[in-house]
Amino acid sequence: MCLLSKGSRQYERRKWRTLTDAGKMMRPFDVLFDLAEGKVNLLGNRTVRRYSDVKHIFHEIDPKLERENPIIYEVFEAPIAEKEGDLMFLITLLYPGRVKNEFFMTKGHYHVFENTAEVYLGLKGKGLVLCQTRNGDFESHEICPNKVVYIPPYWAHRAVNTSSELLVFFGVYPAHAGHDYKSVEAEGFKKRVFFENDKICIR
Ligand code: M6P
Ligand code: ZN
Repeated sequence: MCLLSKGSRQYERRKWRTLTDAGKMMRPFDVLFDLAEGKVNLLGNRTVRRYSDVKHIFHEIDPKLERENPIIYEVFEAPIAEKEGDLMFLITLLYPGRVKNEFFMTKGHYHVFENTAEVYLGLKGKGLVLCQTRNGDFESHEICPNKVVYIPPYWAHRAVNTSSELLVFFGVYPAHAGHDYKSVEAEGFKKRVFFENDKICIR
């Protein structure tokens, strides 16, 4: 019998071990998040990307952000091993703001196993998902609450917060997919999203 109190660090550590132990069959689990309360911990890894981590993806350097080094986005993962058969799910918080006049965005990536898709579900705020293939096809799709964006296999993807509030979205993809950032760093995305003349401009 588990005598650890739910929510305690020990309990969470035990739960994490149970979910990821190699060779063991996973047990079903559930996890509750509460956006209103700002509780989005999905029990797995948390990745925080600050301006200094991602400044190279933006068109220009912003001296103010250089000084302040704010968080641009955070990703809360579920405790799922990166293996075929499983699904990773996560919640991304993409903060509002701009680097000069370019909206805050995620690094963007292809999947290492490129024939794997991903689904985003908007939970809060408003933004765009930029999608691109290696042969130069490009699309942008709005993400907002109640909207699902389907990213098929072979499409790189990047989220952009085009609003003045926090953008929150849920994502799920085959857990073994992997993140290929190098290709996006080398090629860039065909289009960027700016705030120009009081308008959102994709160019
Ligand atoms: C979404 C998913 C994650 C990704 C995150 C941040 O939540 O696509 O897999 O890690 O966005 O995007 P990136 O890794 O490109 O910085
Ligand atoms: Zn992905």
